[in-house]
Amino acid sequence: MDVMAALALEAGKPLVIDMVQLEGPKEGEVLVEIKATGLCHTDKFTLSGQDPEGLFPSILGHEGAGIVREVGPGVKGLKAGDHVIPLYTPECRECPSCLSRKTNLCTSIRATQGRGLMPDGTTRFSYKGQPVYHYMGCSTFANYTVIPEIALAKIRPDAPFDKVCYIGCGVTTGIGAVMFTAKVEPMSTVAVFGLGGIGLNVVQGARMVGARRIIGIDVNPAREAMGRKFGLTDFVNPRDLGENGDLVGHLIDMTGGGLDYTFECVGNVKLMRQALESAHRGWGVSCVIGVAGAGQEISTRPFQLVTGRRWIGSAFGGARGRTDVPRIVDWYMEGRINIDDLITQKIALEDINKGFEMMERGEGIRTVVEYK
Ligand code: 022
Ligand code: ZN
Repeated sequence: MDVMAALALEAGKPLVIDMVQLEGPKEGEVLVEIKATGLCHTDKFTLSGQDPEGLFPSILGHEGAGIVREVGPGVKGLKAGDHVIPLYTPECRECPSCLSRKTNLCTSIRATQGRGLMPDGTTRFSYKGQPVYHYMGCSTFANYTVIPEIALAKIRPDAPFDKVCYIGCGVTTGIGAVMFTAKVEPMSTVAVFGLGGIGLNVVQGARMVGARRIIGIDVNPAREAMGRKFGLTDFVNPRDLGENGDLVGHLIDMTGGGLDYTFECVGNVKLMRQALESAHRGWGVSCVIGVAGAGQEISTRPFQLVTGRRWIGSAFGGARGRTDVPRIVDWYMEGRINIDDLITQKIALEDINKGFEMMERGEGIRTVVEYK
């Protein structure tokens, strides 16, 4: 079938909006009509060519929501008409990782997904007769896409696509890191480094679990007001601390010894070190969420760790997608989480390059493309 897509033909070039060909779902696969998709920094990172695993030509996008239109052979748990959110971290419930209960990083289709292919080693998309790669198993920058059943969370049908698409990445990554990965307790102190589309969700996750103090750190002063709306109790702009400002010392002074939990939501290795070192001696936990560039390394003195700080990391918020994403959609529908105020722009697919330009300029939090 003909579908409308934003194609990443070459690294560093704008996306090309055009009709592409999509084959129907094969064994274990599902055809999904995508109704809305968010633009995430990771899409921009891959498009820039800096992602060493980035493949071209491809259809990017990993933060979507839509409706099942057709199921392939062997699909048991989904039917036409079901509302779904694609999962770049699938949940097969059978692989050693899923069975371990110790991680959300399902390995069942990881090798083919990382190579831009469906589990059978081929692609469903083509353009001018040439294969086009899938992206993170999702490719939500197309109004129809094919996704393995194990990479789809079935959600309630009354949830609005233009809001809950954000649960496909940013919301779950932020709130999940607090609840599932770090397991922040009530009355904890928390610092969030970077108040963007993920950091603000860490802030609201920390508020939900009853954190007593939530300190936001960002070089953009406009993020303070937004942060306070989501639960920040304090804001620190490192640029206000002067040329050789000591951010770690400042945070330790503010909290009388450091934080119970810190979260790095930028992908900057210097910030990761500061986040670790501002965690409290003896028990502080620092969670890396941001994705750093290829080849980057983190460092600290071992003293920081032998004195009881723990350095941990989280992907997709530690969430098991098919189990946890429908619950998070319920939380949104029950009014327990705020997504609406984080969606600062809504655009048509034709304007997707303008959306990435706004992201580049740091304008707004989340841009959502709504398909007509
Ligand atoms: C997406 N991310 C951040 C914002 N938007 C994000 C963060 C982390 C990962 C992926 C996306 C991630 C962490 C660890 C892994 N990934 C590897 C997991 C594994 O090896 O099992 C990751 C994932 C998917 C893909 C690449 C990297 C992919 O499909 N190409 C989960
Ligand atoms: Zn993302």
